[in-house]
Amino acid sequence: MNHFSPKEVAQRLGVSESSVKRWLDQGVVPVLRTAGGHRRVSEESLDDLLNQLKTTAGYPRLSVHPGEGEPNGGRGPVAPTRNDSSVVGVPDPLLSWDFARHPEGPPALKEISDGFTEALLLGREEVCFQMADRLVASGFPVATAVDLLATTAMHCLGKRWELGEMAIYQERRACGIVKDLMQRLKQRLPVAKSGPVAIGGTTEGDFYELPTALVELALCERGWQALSLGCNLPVSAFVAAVVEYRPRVLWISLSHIKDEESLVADFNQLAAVIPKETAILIGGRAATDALRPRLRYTSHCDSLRNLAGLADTLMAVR
Ligand code: B12
Repeated sequence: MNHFSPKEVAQRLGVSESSVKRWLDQGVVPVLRTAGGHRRVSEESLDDLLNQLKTTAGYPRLSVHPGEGEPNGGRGPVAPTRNDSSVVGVPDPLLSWDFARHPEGPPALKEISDGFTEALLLGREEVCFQMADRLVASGFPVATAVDLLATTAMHCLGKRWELGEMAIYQERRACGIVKDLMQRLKQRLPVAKSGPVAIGGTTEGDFYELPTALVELALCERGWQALSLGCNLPVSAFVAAVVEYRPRVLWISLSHIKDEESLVADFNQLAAVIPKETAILIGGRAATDALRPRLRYTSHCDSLRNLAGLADTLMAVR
């Protein structure tokens, strides 16, 4: 039977090695040790972990409250038994949660998400960072933690802005805090020196920085060398960047369309000139069902989870 190192497990699951090591230390699946004391996971346990992630929408059987759910009350890992719903000794609110039907997540997560939104509105950067750290510490992939907290929060703030319940400076400040949070979390990710290259950004007249930065973070977490070139870029800038980076993927985040006719013309001109080795990936609130058929692109992802799946597949077929 094959045995895998945390690094190999991380590559196969598309998560960070530090998350795998944390899950193993929390006794999510049995850990074997080499003579040198290095952690090893059996093929069977790897399959178990994969199934866990599939059934809990990418979240291992862990509690979201730090300290709560420490294996055996902190007395070291508990040997999990199959179909044991309390892998870490306490019922896990995430285990049976249906994220597809209730994307806001279980009350425990909602509590953190609401707290994050309130802190973001009030400009309480440190509180926002702590909340994101709590989710990452409990095993959420970094990009997923930011998506669950920051994307949800920014959508809430948008509604408040629309209702006149939020001042513009609060929105700007919130954008700044989320940008800093993503930079901070990105610095914790292993640097993918040999990963495939991806570049991206937004088109002319689109000043939305967070979506394209979140795509960069999600791809980096999957082992890609990903770089967001930023906002408000004319098509000629994307063409020049493709010549320089020769990326495997070029992503275009569409949040605001200044003029649909010129966007369609420019976009399809771009698709016509970039090499076929470069896949064009689109996403964003403005990549609507009506607009997409008018654009020549390779793939559209409507969520970071789909993006992660595509990124792993493209990485695997290199
Ligand atoms: C912050 C913000 C701004 C800021 C952005 C500043 C900055 N530094 O980024 C600025 C000031 C630019 C702005 C301006 C405007 N805004 Co504004 N803005 C927002 C707000 C509050 C948050 C946007 C955001 O960053 N969300 C967080 C990101 C991470 O989430 P997301 O965009 O949903 O992206 C997710 C997915 O779409 C996907 N995704 C996105 N791109 C891609 C790409 C790929 C490749 C993939 C795989 C996935 C993917 O993944 C992301 C994570 O899940 C939204 C509210 C909202 N509902 O989003 C309003 C909102 C989008 N804005 C709105 C409006 C009206 C405007 C203005 C037109 C206002 C005006 N009259 O001037 C201008 C247009 C400016 C322009 N030309 O771009 C409206 C749009 C209404 C509509 N029906 O379209 C909203 C919904 C507010 C509201 N409730 O009314 N805005």
